[in-house]
Amino acid sequence: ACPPLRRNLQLLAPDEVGLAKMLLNEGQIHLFEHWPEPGVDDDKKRGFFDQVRRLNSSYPGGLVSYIQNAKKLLADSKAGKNPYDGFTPSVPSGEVLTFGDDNFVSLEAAGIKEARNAAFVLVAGGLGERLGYKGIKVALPRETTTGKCFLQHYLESILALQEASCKMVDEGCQTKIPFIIMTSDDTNALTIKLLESNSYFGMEPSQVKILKQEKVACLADNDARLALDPSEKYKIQTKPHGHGDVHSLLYSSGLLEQWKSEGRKWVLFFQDTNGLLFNAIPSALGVSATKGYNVNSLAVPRKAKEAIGGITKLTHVDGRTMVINVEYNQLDPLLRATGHPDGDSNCETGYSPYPGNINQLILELGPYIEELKKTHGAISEFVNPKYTDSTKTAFKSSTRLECMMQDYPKTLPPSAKVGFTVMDTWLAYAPVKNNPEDAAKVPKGNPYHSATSGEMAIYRANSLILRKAGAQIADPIVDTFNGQEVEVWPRITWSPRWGLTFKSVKEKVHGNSSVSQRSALVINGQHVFLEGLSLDGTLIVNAIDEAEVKLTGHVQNKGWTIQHVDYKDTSEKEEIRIRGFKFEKVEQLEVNYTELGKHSLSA
Ligand code: UGB
Repeated sequence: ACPPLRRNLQLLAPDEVGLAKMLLNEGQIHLFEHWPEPGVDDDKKRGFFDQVRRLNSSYPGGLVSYIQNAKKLLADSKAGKNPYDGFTPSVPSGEVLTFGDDNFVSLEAAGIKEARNAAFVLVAGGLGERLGYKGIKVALPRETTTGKCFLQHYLESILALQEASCKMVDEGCQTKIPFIIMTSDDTNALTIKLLESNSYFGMEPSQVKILKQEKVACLADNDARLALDPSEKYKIQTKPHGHGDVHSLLYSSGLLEQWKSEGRKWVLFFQDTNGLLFNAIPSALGVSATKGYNVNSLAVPRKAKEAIGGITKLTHVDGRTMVINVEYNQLDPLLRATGHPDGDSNCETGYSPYPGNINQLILELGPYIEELKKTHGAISEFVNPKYTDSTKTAFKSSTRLECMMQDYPKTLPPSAKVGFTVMDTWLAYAPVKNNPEDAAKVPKGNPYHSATSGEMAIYRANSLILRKAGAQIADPIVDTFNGQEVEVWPRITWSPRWGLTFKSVKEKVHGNSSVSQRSALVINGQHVFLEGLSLDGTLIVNAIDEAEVKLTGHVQNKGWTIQHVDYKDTSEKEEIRIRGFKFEKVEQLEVNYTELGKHSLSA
């Protein structure tokens, strides 16, 4: 059927002949029409089939399924079919937690107990196009007082959970919590390098597994003809398929069965740059365990039009209901189409009535495995072609199928227990997604989701947690960096092992301690107690585990001042430019406790 291909058949291995036939059957003859006689570009032709083999094996059901799914979704898109046809949205009810109250404290305890039975999965295959940062996002500093990157914070938090959980149930417990990172070709090498060059930030290398997602083939037209790479005619153009790939990768890795045999119960998924997330993990896991949720999504109050999905109850005309994320670009049209003429708008509380999905999912392992046995991890997909005109016959550029990890519940039976947990934004959510220019254009009152706001949110959360624990923390000042007005609280940070739960903070903070607004306080060490410390300046405390340190008295020095940095100032490092400030370290007190026993800093 394709003479140029027939003439090259002798170059192909038997399985490649099969792949070629499959492509021809699926209407992909254009992929070969330009092929010259054997002897010309033979290596490139073989390379083409290497790529086809990869694309075929990395998609559930292979390329046939991919092309057929694409034809159907493209036809639906052309016909203007609404994926939510027949569904009416309404506001769902879930668990709403209040930081620091008795319920919160007991849920945290329940969560810590369960943590040793968990596995953590970080989806970090995205390039962060909206942020426009050149490196991988998990290598960015979470805050620049200590300069620790997101990945370090995540590993240290998981290790802290592991230790606390083991201690709670049994001193001899040796459990190692598995940590999986999903990477992509865009992020894989740099992620491995970051881990290796930092000795896995203290985690045992065998605890960490990397699963790399493959990109999927691009589609050139409504007939789902695969697009050739514009600069390389023996290569199919590819683009990311989305974070939904994590389910099929986990399924095919065999890890889920292994975890089950080890007695694990929970799989926690999270995203690349939320520096506050681990403040929410213990209590949210506690909710899953006490409520028996098969699926628990973490949510925060959402401002209308904010670029986070809305958790919505959908009721179908046939009576089916589900509680699911409706992505931010679809919530407004869905509401308008179902009798809400104002679309995605705030209610009297000043927030959208639909809680914001922060894409932190806690799945119960047993039911998760059962579901994946049926679906092999395939997740409901969508396509978003940009058409050249209203006839919808041609695309401005090639498109591809996409999928999202939070769509996992869409295939679950109605009997599945799907819930969600809402927490305060200040405590649980501060992603770094937007570049300074876009962040400065965010409507007033909506969150910036920038490197500036992401760092300031850490200081605010830690200050508020210490306040709740009884310390006197000065009010913030308001300042503007990279065109974004933010609250600047004292720069307080601590290692995860110091303040894993509210209870653990409260036990170490006594009422008469105080921190002034211009101060910075860094606590590295498990048994450091604030007992009447009055800080006005910068104090860094490093203590080994076996040291018990009491901080008392008045510490005063010139401290670290905040300098404004313009994001266009290329003499500064990109990590600094995108946040719009840096610290000038004028004066500080740094104390190191490296010996066992009780110590006291009485300044
Ligand atoms: N990611 C991958 O690992 N692979 C991919 O192919 C793509 C992404 P974005 P998005 O919580 O703030 C999500 O781009 O997709 C990783 C939710 O869909 O940062 O626009 C990537 O590395 C949305 O409902 O976010 O929006 C990153 O870690 C809302 O909850 C993660 O996937 C929003 O996040 C998310 O990728 C939010």
